[in-house]
Amino acid sequence: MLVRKVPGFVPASPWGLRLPQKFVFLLFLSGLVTLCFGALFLLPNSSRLKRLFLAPRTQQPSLEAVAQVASHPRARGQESPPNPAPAAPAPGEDDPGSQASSRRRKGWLRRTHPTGPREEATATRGGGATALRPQEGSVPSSFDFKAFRSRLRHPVLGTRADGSKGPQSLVQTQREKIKEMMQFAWQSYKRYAMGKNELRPLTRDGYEGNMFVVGLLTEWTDLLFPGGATPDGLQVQIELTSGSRLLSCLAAGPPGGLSGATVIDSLDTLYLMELKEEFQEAKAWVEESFHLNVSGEASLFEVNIRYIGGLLSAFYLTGEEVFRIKAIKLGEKLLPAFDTPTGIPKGVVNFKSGSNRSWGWAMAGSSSILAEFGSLHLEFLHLTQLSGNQVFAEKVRNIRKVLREIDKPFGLYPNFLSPVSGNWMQHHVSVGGLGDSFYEYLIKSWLMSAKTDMEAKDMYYEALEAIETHLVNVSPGGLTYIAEWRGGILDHKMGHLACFSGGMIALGAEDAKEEKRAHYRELAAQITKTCHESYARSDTKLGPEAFWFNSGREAVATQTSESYYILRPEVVESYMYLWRQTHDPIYREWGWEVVTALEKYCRTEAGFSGIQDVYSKVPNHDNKQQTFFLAETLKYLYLLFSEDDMLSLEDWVFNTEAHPLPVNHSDSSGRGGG
Ligand code: DMJ
Repeated sequence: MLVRKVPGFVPASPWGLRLPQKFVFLLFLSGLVTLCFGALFLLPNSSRLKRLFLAPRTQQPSLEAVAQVASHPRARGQESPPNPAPAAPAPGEDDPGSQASSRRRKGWLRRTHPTGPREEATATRGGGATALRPQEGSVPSSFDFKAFRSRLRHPVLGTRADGSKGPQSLVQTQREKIKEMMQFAWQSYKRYAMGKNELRPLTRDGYEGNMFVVGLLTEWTDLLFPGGATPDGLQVQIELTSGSRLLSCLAAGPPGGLSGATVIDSLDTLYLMELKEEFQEAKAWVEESFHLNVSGEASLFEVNIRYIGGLLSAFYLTGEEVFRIKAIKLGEKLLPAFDTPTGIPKGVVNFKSGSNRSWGWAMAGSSSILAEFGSLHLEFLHLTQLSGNQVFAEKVRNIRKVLREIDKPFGLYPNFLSPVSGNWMQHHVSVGGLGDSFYEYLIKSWLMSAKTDMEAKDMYYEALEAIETHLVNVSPGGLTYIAEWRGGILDHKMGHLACFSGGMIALGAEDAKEEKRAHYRELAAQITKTCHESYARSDTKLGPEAFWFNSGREAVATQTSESYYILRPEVVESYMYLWRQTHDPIYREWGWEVVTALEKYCRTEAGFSGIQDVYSKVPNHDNKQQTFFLAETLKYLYLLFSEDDMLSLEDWVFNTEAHPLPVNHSDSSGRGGG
């Protein structure tokens, strides 16, 4: 169209505006654009908007990010970041809030920056139907470490009343000796086997495979599996019938390719004993070298009590995130074990494929073991508490439900249960191997719930009544012992493993019906005395793996195949509980006998070793420094010679590997209890 120039008429802009109007309009437009972009970046965090405008990330989220999402759902789409745990208190520093303590802290505990090996980020995606995805935490949770510490009734390491003033008391000297033993055990491991599962002190090396082979006699393995090759490197139970006796030996499998079991099992003992440098070495190894992207088959039970228990304790003692994150990630890797028709987990989980299976020796691969699936409750409740993910608690609540509802012969719990049908597979009942820590976890669940988990309490006292009625005996020589029960027939023997029960019964005595309390205290003392007898009647003053009460012999092993001592803790564990309950000096005397014997017969130039025959004064070492020696035996001995408020029983329960887990003082609703 032709636009004619008309005199007096100022030509219009293409939008029909004059120049000054155009200028004002452009000014307004640019102001609007600036305002919009400013708002995008200044207004509260909105991931949806950012996604619209910012380039999508192709990178994997960091380990910390994944873990925060999994554990702190509050972080998702909300303004404030998850509540970080405060800096870790160092051993002896019990007030994480105080300025003085935070200054000192900087000296020796670095903040943890997980190095983020890829496996932790990817672990959430693999592994079977129940594998946890970061988004799956159904109940938000944000664990406040500082608040938790403020709720403890006692300083973690106690007030140390017999402290540094004046000449060293006998008990201080004794405690120092035990600390030196721990230092020696650790340094030997570090020197010859750092990062391996256990130290072999005679050959001065470490090993990974056939880990947790506890109680498996060398000669039997050699006989059955020449060259030490047990079937697929896993758990084997050898039961040999000799006359009327059944000798059983239990061995557990490798931890699915995980390494450093001694490191994880030692963390809290090093912390407790204020072995600061050694604790730092252990922690640094966890940060840098403890990888979870391993493949292989693992024992659900052993990984739970040693690794998860050890990591949880290390977290609760220090507040260091690396321990919390690795505990949760490892917990996720165990979840495929629960993929069974009843939810009763199988004993073995394959970390690579996410499949599960029962031990071949457990009723021809048909059964799960009471002590194994019954000893998850404490750790799994804490995994839920620290992750905010209910899946862990649901798994163990379901186990509880199955056990609560099933018919129990004479009120007893047999050791073998089918994870498919939910039926008992054999009527073998034992407070020692195969059954032991199930009972322990009932009373400790009650205590850990701040005495709100009534179901655990009822189940414990009902089970104890049945055990007393059917299994507890007194020998002609007046020794009280707990026999094993096979469909009504008793084996009059007690395993070293069963000696933890003195401590357990003492621990539970205070909450029994009033008319039973004194009785349970006495029962605990008598059982502990019997276990001491099994030590006192040996030439080394260390106890055998199993001891019998028949044919006129009492509290002694009757075969060389039962005469070994592999640095087990159960007897000193009971001394520790009985000491705390009674303050009878006899328990410290007995504890010191064990220290002396360990030094004499088990200490080698390169660490501590089990011995093959407690009845021989010439030690034949088994060349193994078991991880539970550092986790349990030395810890319980140290506590025996410490004040009662060091890891007070008002604040802590010990898992079955002696890793302290806190009582849920905030739990008045029963939420955390069952
Ligand atoms: C430990 O691994 C645990 O205490 C478990 O419950 C059975 N016993 C061994 C040590 O003897």
